[in-house]
Amino acid sequence: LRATLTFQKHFKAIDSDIILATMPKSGTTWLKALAFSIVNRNNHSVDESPLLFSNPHYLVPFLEMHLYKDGNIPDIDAMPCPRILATHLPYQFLPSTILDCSNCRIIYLCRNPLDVFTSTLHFVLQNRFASRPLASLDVPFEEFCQGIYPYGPFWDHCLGYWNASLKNPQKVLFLKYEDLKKDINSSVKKIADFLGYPLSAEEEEAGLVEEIATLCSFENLKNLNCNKEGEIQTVFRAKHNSFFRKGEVGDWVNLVPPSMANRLEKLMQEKFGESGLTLDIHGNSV
Ligand code: PAP
Repeated sequence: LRATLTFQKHFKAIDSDIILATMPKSGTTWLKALAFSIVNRNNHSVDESPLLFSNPHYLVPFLEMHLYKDGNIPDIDAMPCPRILATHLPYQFLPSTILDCSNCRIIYLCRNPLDVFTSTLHFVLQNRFASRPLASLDVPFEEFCQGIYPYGPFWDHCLGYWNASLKNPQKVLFLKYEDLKKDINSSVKKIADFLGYPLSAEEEEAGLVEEIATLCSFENLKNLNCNKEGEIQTVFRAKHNSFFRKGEVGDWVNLVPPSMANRLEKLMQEKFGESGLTLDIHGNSV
């Protein structure tokens, strides 16, 4: 909370800023790698990318969880532009400087809530945030359905950015993890266009879209030494490899029973209502 309040009070957005927003475990690490590679492609060739030597969380730091942690006020003006920064905060909690800065862009990545829930439980266990293995899913699932989850209720988080993207599509791009999995090449181009770094016909012909997609792919990042070893210290300590577990769509089936999945599906239908937002849970959009 202290870090968030400091971030809200002291951060000053500038037009070239790029803000990557996600609910935890929605594909943040992937989005960081993609945005970093797209924007910096003229500074480093793909085979010399800093991603080959650094976990993406160092290249695109979290605002409230990293830069402003413990109430620290970082010298953020010293960062090279464009600054690519990440947050898990809900849209409603972003400092007004981000919302009022006319050219600063926000990309939001959303993911099927059952995969978010599943990924979170594995992350907690892998980093031993819980003192003992879970006896049952009942309590964490109930809490998730009640909106008791880091950064607030899942549906409020998505809807905040969804509505903002409808209102101001030049400023907020709303993406889904499952769409990136389905067609990463189109997603790379979409992100590049939105950020004002479109790929030229020559770059496309030279295969740069595919090269960026491959560099940022789960298989590639997971197998790099910089992601196999080490830990990152933000407001908590997490193993680098805990950000690369399976990287699949629908892995929740191995953890969550159908009765719970049906309940969450109905809850999402209710919460999303007439918003126009749909998420693929059972291979169907809800
Ligand atoms: P964070 O919000 O705590 O930073 P985040 O990166 O969103 O974490 O969550 C990790 C999830 O993204 C993991 O999902 P899983 O538990 O279902 O496997 C991780 O595997 C997945 N992930 C990380 N990198 C990639 C990638 N390059 N492509 C696809 N999925 C990825």
